[in-house]
Amino acid sequence: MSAPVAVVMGSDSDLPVVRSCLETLDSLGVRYSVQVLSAHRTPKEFHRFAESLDESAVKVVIGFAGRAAHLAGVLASLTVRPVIAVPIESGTLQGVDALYSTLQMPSGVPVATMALGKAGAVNAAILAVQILALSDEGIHHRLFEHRRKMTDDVLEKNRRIQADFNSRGG
Ligand code: RP5
Repeated sequence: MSAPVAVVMGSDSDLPVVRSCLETLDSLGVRYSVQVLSAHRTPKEFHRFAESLDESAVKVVIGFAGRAAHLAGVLASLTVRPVIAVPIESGTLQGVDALYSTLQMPSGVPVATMALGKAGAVNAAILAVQILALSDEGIHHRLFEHRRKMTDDVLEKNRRIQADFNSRGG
């Protein structure tokens, strides 16, 4: 693994949410590797992968899991690389189970838990890039550009909405 960000999902059914994270990493020009590995369905392979992280070029790990989501916590227990987690909205409890499982880590093994679903996936990518930006000027600059574009987009929408509705109101 030579990319600085490793993305891990517990099932390929998580992919629609994971895509938002990958698209954000692409838009910020940051390379990543992607794995489908489950802490409970593929425990040996999962452990092998997690234990290889500290010796690899990976600087940040992003984990996605739904239901009884122990993926990120187990990952974080096997590496000292920072682990960012996105709980997936799925199953009968619609993600509340995954949110609590991911968020409520006991002290000593932190997991940076994002919001449920696609907003969390985008923010996981941005947070990972912010960590990389601490030691990379180019990435630092791209983050500023990303923030500026977001602001410009909202202001452009504001201009259009104002032009439309405020003119009607007389
Ligand atoms: C978790 O269980 C996965 O991350 C996924 O969100 C959830 C359901 O997996 P599937 O039954 O759809 O494979 O481990």
